Amino acid sequence: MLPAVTTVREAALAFLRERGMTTIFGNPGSTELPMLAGFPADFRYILGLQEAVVVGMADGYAQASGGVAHANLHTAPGLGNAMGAIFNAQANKSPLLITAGQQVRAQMTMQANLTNVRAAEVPHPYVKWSFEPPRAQDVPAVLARATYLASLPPAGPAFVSLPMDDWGAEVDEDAVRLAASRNVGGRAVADPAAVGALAARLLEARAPVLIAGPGIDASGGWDAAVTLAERLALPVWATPAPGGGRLGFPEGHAHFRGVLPPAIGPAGQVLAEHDLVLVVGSSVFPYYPYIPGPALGAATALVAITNDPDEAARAPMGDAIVADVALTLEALLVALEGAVVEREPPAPLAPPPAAGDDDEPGAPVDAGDVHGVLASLLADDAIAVLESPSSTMAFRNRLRLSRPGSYYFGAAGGLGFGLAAAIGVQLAEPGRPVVCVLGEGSAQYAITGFWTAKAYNVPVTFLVLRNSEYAILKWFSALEQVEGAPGLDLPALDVAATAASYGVPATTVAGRHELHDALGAALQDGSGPRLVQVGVRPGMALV
Ligand SMILES: Cc1ncc(C[n+]2csc(CCOP(=O)(O)OP(=O)(O)O)c2C)c(N)n1
Repeated sequence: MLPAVTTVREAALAFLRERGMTTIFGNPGSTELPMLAGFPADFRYILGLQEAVVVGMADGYAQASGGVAHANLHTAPGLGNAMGAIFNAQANKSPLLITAGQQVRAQMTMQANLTNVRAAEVPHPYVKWSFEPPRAQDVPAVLARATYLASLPPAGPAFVSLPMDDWGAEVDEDAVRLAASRNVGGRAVADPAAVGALAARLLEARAPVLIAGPGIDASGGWDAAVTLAERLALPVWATPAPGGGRLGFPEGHAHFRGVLPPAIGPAGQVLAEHDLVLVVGSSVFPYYPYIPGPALGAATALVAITNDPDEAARAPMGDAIVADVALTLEALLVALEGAVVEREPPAPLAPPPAAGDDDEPGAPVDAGDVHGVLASLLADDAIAVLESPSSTMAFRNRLRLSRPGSYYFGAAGGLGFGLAAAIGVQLAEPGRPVVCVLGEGSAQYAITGFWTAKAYNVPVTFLVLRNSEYAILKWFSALEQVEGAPGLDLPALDVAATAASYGVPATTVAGRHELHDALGAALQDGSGPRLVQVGVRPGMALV
């Protein structure tokens, strides 16, 4: 009997359906149209107007949903446009299936127009795997392999180049069914001996400290991290802000000490008073800028728990356990059962300053006070996506977000993540309010995302801080002793006007009172995207 056959298109759709991947973020071109032919009614296509936005949205969607998100790009130029966003997704450990159309096979050798030359090489080294199927009938298996690889730890983007004439080819239905229905999991349990040894070190230590990273939230280890900190009376620092794409610990918790400084010397000074540093779900460490100094004192030991072998191998110091973060924390708690700990819990941080009154009515607001106003209005279950470079620290200090899955930040520092990711996060979490906090410069890198937010009625509240400059770059100029650098001012950049041109209701306010009222109304609305732009004072805002 001949095997039952189906088409590559049907097989690919069946695979995506089976994995629950029925949302496709994309920007189509002629090379993608054959894939989209007869687009099924149970799928949804979210159109992004530029590929960096497409991948940024998929990144937010993947992180907030915990599953693999699919971004479909337009051959070589589309993939090129998306590279910065793919770089971000890799740092965010975001599981992405990224596909791009390709010339028909018959015209690739002659390199006809739109051929993605050496397509599989292009996204290296920012993807875990990339491939162009050697035969049309291999497409479903290649999509399956890329999807499984993207989701295996450490999660990340995988890329597949798809010749546009492959979709109608016939494939063996049974083989496709077998490939599509597999469960491929990679949550590895740590060596019990290593966990036992770590438990003993934590009990023996005089002054241990926990550094909490984004891997805690991503692995579902939030409650275990809190229990561990309370059980061992550990003070807790968040991993340095540049690499803190998600929170690993409630920042309003009595044990929370703050965000670890992001440079070698200053971070080393914080760690110096401890004899054991436990780093969980973070690289050691996402340093930036370069301020040398002792990274770890002679009397201090460090142990990192990460699901990423590369993160473990490249760390400049300390031991590492490579395993699933949440499972390892839970195993550690079991190993600590019955142990008596006689340490004083750390003293709580002072509460964040409240946003006071306007100095003069309508005057530019201190960026920290903008976040103070936001903190006073934000619902408990709200999610914040942050890309306001000069006020990142003030945001963290004023908001002290304390729920899992409540904070997303581009861990690679590539601007354009925030605006796009917020749309993806909101699509993945329709029941929670999402606020996206942007500098007016940062908003430009994904500006067309406003169109998508409006077109699909995605109810993100955008809060834009307008200081008419690249404030953080002026701060870096001083740090790097650079004088006279051009291009650091942004006069007359009006994000509210641009957002309005894409159909997003947008308002510009002056002063804290107007901000409070307009932001409160936008957050209450929930019927579609809203934008509030506020004038802020120039310069860095650390508190
Ligand atoms: C893709 C990309 N290009 C350039 C930069 C460099 N950069 C870092 S912060 C910044 C300024 C952002 O301006 P704005 O959003 O207004 O924030 P502010 O510093 O004023 O808070 C720039 C251009 C970057 N991080 N990513």
